[in-house]
Amino acid sequence: MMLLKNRKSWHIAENQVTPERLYLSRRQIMQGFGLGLGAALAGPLFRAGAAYALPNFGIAKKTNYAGDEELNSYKDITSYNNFYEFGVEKSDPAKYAHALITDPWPVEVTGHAERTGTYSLEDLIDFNALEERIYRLRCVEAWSMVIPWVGVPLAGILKKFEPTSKAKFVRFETLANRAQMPGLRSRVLDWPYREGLRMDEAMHPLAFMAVGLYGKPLLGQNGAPMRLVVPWKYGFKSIKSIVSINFVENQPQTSWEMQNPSWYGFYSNVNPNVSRQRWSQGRERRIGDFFKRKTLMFNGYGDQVASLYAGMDLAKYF
Ligand SMILES: Nc1nc2c(c(=O)[nH]1)N[C@H]1C(S)=C(S)[C@@H](COP(=O)(O)O)O[C@H]1N2
Ligand SMILES: [Mo]
Repeated sequence: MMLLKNRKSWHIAENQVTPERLYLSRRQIMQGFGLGLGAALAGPLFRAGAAYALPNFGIAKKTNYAGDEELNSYKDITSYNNFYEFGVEKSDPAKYAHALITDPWPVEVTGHAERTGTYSLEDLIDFNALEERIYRLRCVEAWSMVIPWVGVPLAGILKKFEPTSKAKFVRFETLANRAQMPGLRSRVLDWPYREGLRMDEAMHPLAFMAVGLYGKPLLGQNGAPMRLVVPWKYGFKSIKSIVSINFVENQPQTSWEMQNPSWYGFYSNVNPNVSRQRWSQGRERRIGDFFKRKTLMFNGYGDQVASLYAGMDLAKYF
């Protein structure tokens, strides 16, 4: 019995269940179906960040996890980025990530799980159950933003594969395609970009897999078509454009840890009291603000996540 839905059967089911909210396939959405652009843009491949208005996703539920803090603008969020595969300047991802081809998007699932293999984005993400979550994103470079993500809880995706008791960690990798990603020519990091979470962190209800923001599909620069958002950790844990999910027994190495193990720990929980990095971590500048503000432990999500680290010395496990 197939647990994971294939694209075709799912379309039929959706049309039967909610005829009034006609489901558009992701490819149709990307190609501007319904905007009269379908014919002009029809092609075998979708390139992220094409210069036309992206239609809005249907969103089932909205939750604000940033209190009364103001949202950053769509422009800020899509033009001031870290995505080193496209270059190390903040403006590079917006300049070059339109070359990223995101459909089809096969994802390899490997390791300690009952179900492994190659899956499509539509196998992983239930596009009829998208949520909006407003989260703070705190970069280790001491700036932050407030972003209205669209996506699904990471736990729901991982559970589909039935990880076994041997799966203690989950490891993720980003696409590494030299033709599409000019930044790969630089050796600033060991490619592919890789990240990991302890299984209980990955299963925590705040851990999120985003496919959009501000109601629209992600642009390449933000990690299209699917990227992690782990709001209580530094931004670099929120790996973009994921092509591999691997259930492993031992704590995996991450790209930033390999680059500088004394600066970038595996846990990388936002912690104003630990500043091993180049930047002091006590304060941060919200993009758009002039004055800095205090950085909060766990980026303000301590009430929800602190219990994951009970008994751990967070200066040692940074
Ligand atoms: N593959 C990949 N993922 C990545 C990065 C990267 O360079 N490559 N940068 C990280 C860093 S340092 C941050 S702060 C966030 C930035 O996400 P945003 O550009 O969508 O705000 O993405 C993270 N994910
Ligand atoms: Mo970052």
